Amino acid sequence: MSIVSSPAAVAVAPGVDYFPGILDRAAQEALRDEIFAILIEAPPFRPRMPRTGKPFSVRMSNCGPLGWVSDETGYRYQPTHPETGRGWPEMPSRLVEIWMRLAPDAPPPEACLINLYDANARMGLHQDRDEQELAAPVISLSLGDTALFRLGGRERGDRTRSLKLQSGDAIAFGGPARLAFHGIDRITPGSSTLLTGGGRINLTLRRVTRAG
Ligand code: MD3
Ligand code: FE
Repeated sequence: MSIVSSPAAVAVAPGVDYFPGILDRAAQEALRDEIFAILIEAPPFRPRMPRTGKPFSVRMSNCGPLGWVSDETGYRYQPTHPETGRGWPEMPSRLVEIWMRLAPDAPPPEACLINLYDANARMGLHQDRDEQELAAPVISLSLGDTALFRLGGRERGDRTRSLKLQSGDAIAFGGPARLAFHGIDRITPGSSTLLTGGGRINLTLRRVTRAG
């Protein structure tokens, strides 16, 4: 399931295609407004670590048929919000269109995880392996303040490199990078004017179930 390299793509590592500034300012604003509307229907919740119940510093919500949640009982995808019990809002068509552009061979996305970072939020090094379909890539879109992103290899101890993700950037992880360790070391407050009051929104588009 290859990711077609558009002329703007930067091959950061095998399986990692970086698309700096794929969204212009107007597209970022339109997407931001769609996400804000989704967050009214599906309010941000604070996930907790399995077993320990330690709260994440990042708040989350989702759109699309499935959403990723985490609590004392584990990580999982589910069709409903963990607090309201309602189904997740529909995925905006502009997100489906970006997925089709960057991953034309993959089946349609089922989940868009919305990560909300304030100035102090971080995400520790981890793998994304709760999806049944590991042949499809994960596509990330960044809005708001710049993040210092860390990308490693398939083993926790592998060498890592850092990359700054700015508002409007997309980055796709497929093939050999699909199970790479990754995390967010910090965000840079005041680096973007997109979000009133600052902060960062990251959207990750995923295929969860195996197609067919
Ligand atoms: C590499 N989010 O939600 S996006 C996550 O910026 C997550 O909020 C971060 O890690 C964020 O799971 C990083 C970049 C990213 C997303 C998914 C990946 C990198 C990935 C999946 C596999 C490999
Ligand atoms: Fe991740």
